[in-house]
Order: sequence, then structure tokens, then C-alpha cells
Amino acid sequence: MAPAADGAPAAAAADAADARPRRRGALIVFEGLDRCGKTTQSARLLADLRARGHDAELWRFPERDPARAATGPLIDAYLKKKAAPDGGAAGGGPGDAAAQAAALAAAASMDDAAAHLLFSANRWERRPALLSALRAGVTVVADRYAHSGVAYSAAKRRPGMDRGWCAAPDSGLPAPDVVVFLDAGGGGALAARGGYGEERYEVPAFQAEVARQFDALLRPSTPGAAGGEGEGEGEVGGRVRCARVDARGTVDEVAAAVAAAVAPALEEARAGAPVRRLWDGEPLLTEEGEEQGGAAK
Ligand code: FDM
Ligand code: MG
Repeated sequence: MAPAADGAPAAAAADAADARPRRRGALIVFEGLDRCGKTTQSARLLADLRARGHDAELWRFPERDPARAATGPLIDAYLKKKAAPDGGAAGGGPGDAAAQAAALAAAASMDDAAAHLLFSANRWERRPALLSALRAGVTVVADRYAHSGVAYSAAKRRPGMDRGWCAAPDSGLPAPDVVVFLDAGGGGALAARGGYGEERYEVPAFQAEVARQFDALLRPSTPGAAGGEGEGEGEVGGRVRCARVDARGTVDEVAAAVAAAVAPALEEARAGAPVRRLWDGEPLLTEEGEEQGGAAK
């Protein structure tokens, strides 16, 4: 007899814990500068959600694992500014390895716009699995998502790469039910704390510019706000519920603030609010889990 490996018992337990019909999961995104505590707080929220009977998973973007996203290794090479640990590449014969190493070396010095589109493609690669998870009642806690995509690329201040341009390729991805922006007081405070690694963006002056970009992106942070009248470029994030959480407390204090910030979004998802899409906030999934209006906008 085959073991019962279909996950049904766990699902039944989650339903029993909720004592309510199974609803869709929520997409909860953590954003912020490097070293602001996103990884600690996203793991903490995951544990808290599970302890309360939620079916929940921790995701991160960029997804660097090639088993989940073909763009992962290219983005990893781009961020590390080098091809691979030993110049080697996994799998295949010597010819394949050389070709893969060449691809990663090229990725390490990729054009800014191409790199930006790769980060977006990385989210698009994960879109089917993300929608499946939400449909199945799994709450996804994501360590970075589309707001990082816009803030980090726009911070380069390249001609033609303003926030509107940077936001466009993510149009049609599932919108977060809430973005928790962990605010550690701007790049300066974090730089003083030290401990940056050696990846491409882990440079104090650049982090300060990323902080300015996040500010512009998150400014109209009213839940459900329809964006300002002005429709300025800073409005791209205006229709996404956003909570700014002071990240300068203890881990427990910040976790409590995060829990309060995500509660309304969890409740709305549970009550059947549709999954919406970036960036226009139109419904993407019906309550029955059907996709509306095609994949892209
Ligand atoms: N980053 C992350 C981007 O530049 N664009 C994106 O779309 C995303 C999701 O990648 F510096 C940057 C932000 C950060 C780097 O992320 C890797 P982690 O979380 O620091 O590993
Ligand atoms: Mg980092």
C-alpha cells in the first residue's frame, strides 16, 4: 500500500484549526534596505502564522535556485559580479560547463536594463506557483518582491529607467495583500551598523538612494488608495496596501508591530477578497480561483 503522501491530513488539520471554510492564502511581502531585518522578521512571521494554524511558506526574491527559476543563476552571478565560485558550472559535459560558465560571466556584467528585466522575469517565472499557492490557501511570506525591483533599479538613475519604466514589466503579477516596509531609518543608519556583504548593491551611498526610491514608491500608503490625482511617477505603488514598520526596536517589538500590520490583510484574504494585480489593483483571481482578464494586463 502506497503511503498517503498527498498532504491531505495537513490540509484537514489546518481547516480544523480555522474551523472555517478554506479560503485563499495571502501574499505578504517584506521590503526594505539590505540589513534592515527582513530575513529575521519574515522567518519570525512565518513561525507565528504556522503557530496560529495558517498554512504558510517563506519565499524570497530574487529566487536564485535554478530548479525554481531559470533566471536564478544569472541574477546570482549579476549580484555577485562573478561567474561562479570556482569558475565552474554544474552538470553536463565539459562543453556544457564552458557554455554555462560563459553565460554566467556575461550575466555578471549585464546591462542595467537587461538586469532589471531579468529580476522581473524571475517573478514571472514564479507566478504560476504563486497563484497555485494562494488558491490552495497557502499564505506566502515573501522576502522582497516587486517594490525592490523598482526601487533598486530606479536608484541607478539611468536615463529612461524611471520608476514608471521600472514598474511596467511587473504589471499583471499578483499584487501583495500587504507590503511591510521595514524602516530602519535610511541608508545612513544601516551603513553605520555595518555588516554589508560584497554584493553589487551593498554600498552605503547606493543604499541611501534606494531609501529615497522606496519613500517615493510608498508615499501614498493608504490602504486601497486610488493613487493621487496627479498620477506622478511616484504613484505606481499607490494602490498596494503598505505598512511602514519601525525596524529599530528589538526583534520582539518589531515582530509585534509586523503582526499588527498584516492582520487586516490576512482577515481580508480570509474573507474572500480577490487576489489583485500589479499595479492597477484590478481583480486577478475570482473568489473561485479563476484568473480574470488574461495573464498580462
Ligand atoms: N533586487 C531584488 C533587485 O535589484 N531587484 C529585484 O527585483 C529584487 C527582488 O537584489 F540588493 C536586489 C535587492 C538586493 C539584491 O536581495 C538581493 P537580498 O534579499 O539582499 O539577497
Ligand atoms: Mg542583500
